[in-house]
Amino acid sequence: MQVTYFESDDYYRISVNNYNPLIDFKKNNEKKLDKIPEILLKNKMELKEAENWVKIKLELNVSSHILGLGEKATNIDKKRKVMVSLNTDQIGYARNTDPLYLSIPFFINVNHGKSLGLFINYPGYISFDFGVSEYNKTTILVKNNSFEFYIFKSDDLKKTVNSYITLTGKTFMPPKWSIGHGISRYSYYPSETALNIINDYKNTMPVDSIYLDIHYMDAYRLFTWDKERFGDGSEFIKKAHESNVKIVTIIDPTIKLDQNYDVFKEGMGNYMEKDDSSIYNEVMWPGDSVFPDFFNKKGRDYWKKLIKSWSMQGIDGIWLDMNEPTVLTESHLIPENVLHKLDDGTKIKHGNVRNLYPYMQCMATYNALTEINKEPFILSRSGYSGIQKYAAIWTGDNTPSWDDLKLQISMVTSLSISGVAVAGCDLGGFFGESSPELLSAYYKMALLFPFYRNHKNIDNADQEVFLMPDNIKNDIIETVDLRYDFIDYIYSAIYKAHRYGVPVITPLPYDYPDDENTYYVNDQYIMDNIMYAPQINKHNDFRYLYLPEGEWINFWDNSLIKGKTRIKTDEKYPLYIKNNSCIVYQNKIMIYGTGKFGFYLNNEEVSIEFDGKKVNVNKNMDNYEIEIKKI
Ligand code: NBV
Repeated sequence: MQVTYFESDDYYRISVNNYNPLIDFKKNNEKKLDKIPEILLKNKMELKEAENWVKIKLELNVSSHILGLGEKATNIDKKRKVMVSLNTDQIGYARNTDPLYLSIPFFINVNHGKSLGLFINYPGYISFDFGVSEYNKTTILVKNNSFEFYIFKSDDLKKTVNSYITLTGKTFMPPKWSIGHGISRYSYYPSETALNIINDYKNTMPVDSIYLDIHYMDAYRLFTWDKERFGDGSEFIKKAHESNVKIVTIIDPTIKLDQNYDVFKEGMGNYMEKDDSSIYNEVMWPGDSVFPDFFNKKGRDYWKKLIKSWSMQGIDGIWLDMNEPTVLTESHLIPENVLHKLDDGTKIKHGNVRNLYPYMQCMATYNALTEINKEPFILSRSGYSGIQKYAAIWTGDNTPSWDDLKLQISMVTSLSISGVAVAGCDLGGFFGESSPELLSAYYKMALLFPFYRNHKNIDNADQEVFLMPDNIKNDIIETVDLRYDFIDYIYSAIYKAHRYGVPVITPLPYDYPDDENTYYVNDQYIMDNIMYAPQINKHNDFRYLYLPEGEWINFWDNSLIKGKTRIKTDEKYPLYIKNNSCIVYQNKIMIYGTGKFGFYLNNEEVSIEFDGKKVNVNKNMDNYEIEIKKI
């Protein structure tokens, strides 16, 4: 086994058997080392090679916690779990289902507050075993003989996360409408019904976007409209826009194999092939389907052309589903030996690069949108490290339950510290029935999530908010109004993520890695200066929550609470602000305590200073009121 070590300012890169990564994240200031970096010896790293895999072992201390790893259906701490990186559609999931749609092979081992971050840059099968088969070892099995991995130098959790994000890319900046309230259903049609739903919603509460699921298409042929349901789409687009609602259409990666379908004919030569050079086809929604090969420029250009003309009708966003990629066979996976072609004609096995398929598809889609000067918005189900440069992510087909509410907090905050800044989940839970109370709890739980969309499976009860019993409807309206009260502040946090490579919402250890209590908190999250502990316990209108070291201000009555403390609250929306900070709420800048604060309004920097007497602001704040809180 040939192992080569490289060093950059904030990481070591270890290349095993001369790996040539398809997506090369490395920085250009690397230098080659002639000996093993100390950090690997210190963590007792071992590498072991067999015929078609390599194992990496590292010491795992009983006091360690494992954070990150993207979209995993488990608590924020992944210790004593075995989990796999392989993009997989599970047709509904609950706690512990693994693997899921998106693969991010990056984790952080935090031991007594000290971090060690590892990123395996390999887009095929990897398993991570955090102390299950060997109690005091992390064992990573990479199903290939060549790959590379990065170890970040800093032992500070925030710096480690920032190094990983800087390496793989900072988030794209979503348009503001895309973080408002979105409505969706598998599927709204025909157009009159969809427009009536928009109307009923608009008479009830704010809505910024509608998502059209697969039934808008003509027999599931991509880039077509079902004429009977939507005509040529233009009237629907016009009317939805007149109601100030943006339109996002679902697009699967599967092109119907049909000699009378132009999109299929135009794509010849750009599809994934088998080793005998015949086109690979498999069953998906349209029946027999073929798969664009995004791994070469010609394949991406073919797709880009389609996305451009589709979007130019006035479609505002693209929803990329089933892009793991998924086929309707038992395993839902494309066989490992189906091939992708690179620009130089080299063929590579799908199994070795599977997890990059959605990345390549999102990259092509994103570039298509920017090339026609659209403010890009892509919602993707699947992805790989770095996907945040191109797309927002939702956590797929969750199953509604009181446990799923907690699970989504762990999943979305873990995604967030794994680079995916714009993330959320199906409000109401996708696969299964949600009682009105549960639906309302989803809206509350996700109050400060970057992405906020109601969505439901085809054969589950309707959960349009305007249909709900009065008490629940009024509750959800109140919650959505509250989200809009915070929307400028959420958007400011997203802009910070876009500029500086920081997460938007975080699990508690991110700010308090030395506080062991925080690793057990799976039902609270932090968004910039706000701690939120949603009421998500069935039949209870109270809960316990944890406030770490420092001074906290109850948002509703401005009372001061000193951390570390565990408190009981019956607030409907338990929100606590860090003292000596500032937030944006409605059209107010609220200052708590004193200090120098920075945030963004419409992507422009605002800096404010308050010394206890005088406020200094760097710009004209005519549309905003500055409120100094008396605590
Ligand atoms: O396109 C239908 C659904 C979609 O509504 C959902 O959000 C995706 O995650 N899609 C999966 C296909 C299969 C659903 C059983």
